[in-house]
Amino acid sequence: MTAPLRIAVVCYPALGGSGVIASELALGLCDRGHRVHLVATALPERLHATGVRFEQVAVPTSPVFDHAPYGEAVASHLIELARRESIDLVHLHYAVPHAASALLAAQVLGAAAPAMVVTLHGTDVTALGAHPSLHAVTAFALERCAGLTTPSHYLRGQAVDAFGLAPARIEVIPNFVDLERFAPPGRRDPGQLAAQFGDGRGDPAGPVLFHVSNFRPIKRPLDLVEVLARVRRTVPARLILVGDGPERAAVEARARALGVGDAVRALGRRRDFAGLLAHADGFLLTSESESFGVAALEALASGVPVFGYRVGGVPEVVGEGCGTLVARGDVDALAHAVVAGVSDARAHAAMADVARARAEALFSMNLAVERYEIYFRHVLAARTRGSL
Ligand code: GMT
Repeated sequence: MTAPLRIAVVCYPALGGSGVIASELALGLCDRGHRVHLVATALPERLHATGVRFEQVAVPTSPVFDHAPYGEAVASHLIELARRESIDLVHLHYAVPHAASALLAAQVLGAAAPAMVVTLHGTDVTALGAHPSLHAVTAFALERCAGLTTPSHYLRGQAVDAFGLAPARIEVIPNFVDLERFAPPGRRDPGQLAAQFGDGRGDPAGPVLFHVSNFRPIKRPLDLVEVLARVRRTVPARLILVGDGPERAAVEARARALGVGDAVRALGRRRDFAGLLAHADGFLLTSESESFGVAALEALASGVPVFGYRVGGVPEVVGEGCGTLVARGDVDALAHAVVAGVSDARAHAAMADVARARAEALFSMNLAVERYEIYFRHVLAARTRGSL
């Protein structure tokens, strides 16, 4: 039997998909018998009362600074943790500034340093990591860490281009979904969603579309209501929005201006949205760019077809037959795809089945945790042989 590993997982606890993936992975590794520490500024809610040990990073503030020294605080915490717990491997999520923190900690620890593995997620490569202010340090640190992963082939290509890394240095391990939490309901009950609009329990007025995001500009959230307004010329669809962020108010204002304000319900941040999502007729994903799209995967696992833009790694997630992807920004084509997708009950049911089957076959948590485990052991073995 192979010995359990002592692993430290570093993540931003509240940064959308990467925080979810890091937390779930920490839990999955812990369930497989590894000793797992989660290093973050706050404990993600999902990890309360689990076997994962929380290591809170304290970031000092001072009137002297405009910005708190987060990267150095992570490095210092890793140094202290590695000395206290003999950590074998540190798995850092999101390269900025975690790759630099890892490098710094490894320098201080010297030969006793754990193996540093960084998972790149998205804008840490395409925006921040590639930014002239951060590029030199990020590229240097990534080049030196023992292992690198991306959730999609698309992001691997972006990382190769941005940092001059050899493709073989980067392992693609797709993100994953909790197939029990996100599952089709025994019986779809559209009334559950209609109730969100204050309707009675009678027949729902029409199909309900769903969207979950942090409403940042990269999600192009205004396109959501542009699409809805076009869909409603044919089908009396409505839209539920989950999440919050800088563009949410603008989305609601645009919906009113388009005359579809009453057909949009913004629920804000909701941890318990899985039970609602499962009753939706379609998930809208209008992102400008997306290395993967965890929210789209959660929809597929729930048996909800995805209608969105063909960008980044999204086609690696939303495969043939589980929705429709159109060119970025083509709101007319997207509206057309939604109308076609929700109007034919048999075709819709087939898409829902394909979506769930794809999530089960390719994106289960078990499969991903196993792949990470194999990769970690490979990295550690290669390091022992001195080849990394
Ligand atoms: O990079 C970001 O903008 C944030 C990041 C996150 O923490 O959610 O999103 C990225 O990582 C997710 C998890 O791997 C992916 O599902 C998202 O597609 C990716 N976002 C972008 O590429 C814009």
